[in-house]
Amino acid sequence: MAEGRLVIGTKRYSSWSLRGWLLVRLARLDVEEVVVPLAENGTAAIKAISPTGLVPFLEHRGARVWESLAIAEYCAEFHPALWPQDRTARAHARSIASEMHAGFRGLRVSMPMNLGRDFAGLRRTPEALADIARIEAIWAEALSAHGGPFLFGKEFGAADAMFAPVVTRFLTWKPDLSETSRAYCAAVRAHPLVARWYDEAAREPADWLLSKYEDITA
Ligand SMILES: N[C@@H](CCC(=O)N[C@@H](CS)C(=O)NCC(=O)O)C(=O)O
Repeated sequence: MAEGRLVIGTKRYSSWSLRGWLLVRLARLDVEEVVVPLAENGTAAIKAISPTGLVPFLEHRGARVWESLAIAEYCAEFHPALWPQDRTARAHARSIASEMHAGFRGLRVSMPMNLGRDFAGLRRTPEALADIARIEAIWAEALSAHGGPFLFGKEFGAADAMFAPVVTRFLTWKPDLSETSRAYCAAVRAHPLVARWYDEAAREPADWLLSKYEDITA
């Protein structure tokens, strides 16, 4: 029997779920996965389960954990390599993971996650473009300091998990990006766990589609 459960939303849309799922899978926690399809205006089934009414929500060996950054720290207790070993690099990784967790609202509002669509060129609002410029600077600094292909070197870690949904947004909305950012997006997309999430999203039932994320023309 599994040692707990991870509650997540529709894989096609739920960016925070993707973060939590990647962290839990990277740490190899033995948890059952419960996918609750997101509803158009808030999901009653999630409100009934999670203290915040939001996903991801993790229950594991008696611990209850919500907020993706708290899930990152919980998973790192089992798999410390989620954060860099070096103290200064670890401080840097935690800073950018926190910056992601707390911010980039312009990007998140303008360009929601939708793994199944191509919205190239749409919604390039000033707020989204400002966030994208900052994200590209964050990525360039970490990639140049640690040599890539992931933010802190050869292994995909917690910082990459926090930025993975941004990569999916860039692949869907296709803003202009530097070569460095494009290479990073390709590396994240090719990671086996990210590829698995995309595959599983593609197999979700058609009646889980939400018009607020699909009926976008401008
Ligand atoms: N700050 C939270 C954000 C979680 C969040 O906003 N999750 C969204 C899904 S991506 C949600 O649960 N929405 C509820 C709903 O759509 O019913 C975290 O870091 O986990």
